Amino acid sequence: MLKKSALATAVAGLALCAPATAGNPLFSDIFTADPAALVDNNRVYLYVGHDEAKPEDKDYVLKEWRVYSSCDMKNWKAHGAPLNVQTFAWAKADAWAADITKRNGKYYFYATVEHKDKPGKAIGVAVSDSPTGPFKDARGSAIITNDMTKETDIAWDDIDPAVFTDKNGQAYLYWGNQVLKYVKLKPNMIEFEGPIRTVAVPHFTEASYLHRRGNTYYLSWSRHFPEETVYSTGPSATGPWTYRGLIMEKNANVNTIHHAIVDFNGKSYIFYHNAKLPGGAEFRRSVAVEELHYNADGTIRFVPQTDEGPAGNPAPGCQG
Ligand code: FUB
Repeated sequence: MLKKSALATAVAGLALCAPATAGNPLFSDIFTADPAALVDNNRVYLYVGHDEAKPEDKDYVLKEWRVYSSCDMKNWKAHGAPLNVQTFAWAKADAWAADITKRNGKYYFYATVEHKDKPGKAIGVAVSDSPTGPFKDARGSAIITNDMTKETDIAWDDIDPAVFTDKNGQAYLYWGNQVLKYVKLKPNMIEFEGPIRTVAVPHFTEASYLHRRGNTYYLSWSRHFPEETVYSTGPSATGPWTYRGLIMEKNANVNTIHHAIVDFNGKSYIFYHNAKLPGGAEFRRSVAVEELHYNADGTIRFVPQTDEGPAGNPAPGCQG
């Protein structure tokens, strides 16, 4: 029999050697989709749609966005659902894909919803003093509505906002389905400045994402359907874009793959969704994450999906 002090040491040792809690998919209690990520104060904040479709449902059932955070990419803390369709009084349904950024100490969350009065999807902006909320509608109206763009007749061509702020402080909103569009944002982040422009990238479906590494800008998106994640690079936030290739190949049992790319604690990561959680399907997806690597020439290495996910990467001061 172990003495009390020896037992305590053994238990402490067990805790140190305990396997990391989370692999992929990251969350097993609910279905999640459309990841957006923000790194702030040594934590990564993850915003996901909550897929509530039943197995027999034939369409998305998304009413709210859930928020999680981690300081080591392995252990995730749940922060509830501080954002939902009702955050926007002018919206009636469909908490589809979103993106978030921080500016001047405030957190701006750009989200796709179905508009009550103007047929089709629209994009709203919510704002908070904290990455975990509470959030409120920053404008009281949509920043983008379906009638502002005329390139396609479909009602869902104004979805999937991606917000990016350049070195000089100029912010951009990219979005779209079938046709990729962008607009410059004013420093207040809730109005646009100048015209809406379109961008021609090969086989664009949706889920554009813009990030920068050094002096290279990376524009990534979902192409084809079933979707795969591909990217171009360019010398500025608006191109010109040179197609570079595949980042992640299509999923086996869901057509979409929506991704987000961030740097956290010295490493780069790509969040995405698949349908690998038991019971998963087209409208019952699950968010996962992998480490993303750059080659010496700045190109992105193909990222295989794994069950393990990335290794633990505790940021300074990380305590769960
Ligand atoms: O979740 C609804 C829609 O499916 C998103 O807006 C798209 O990116 C696709 O993932």
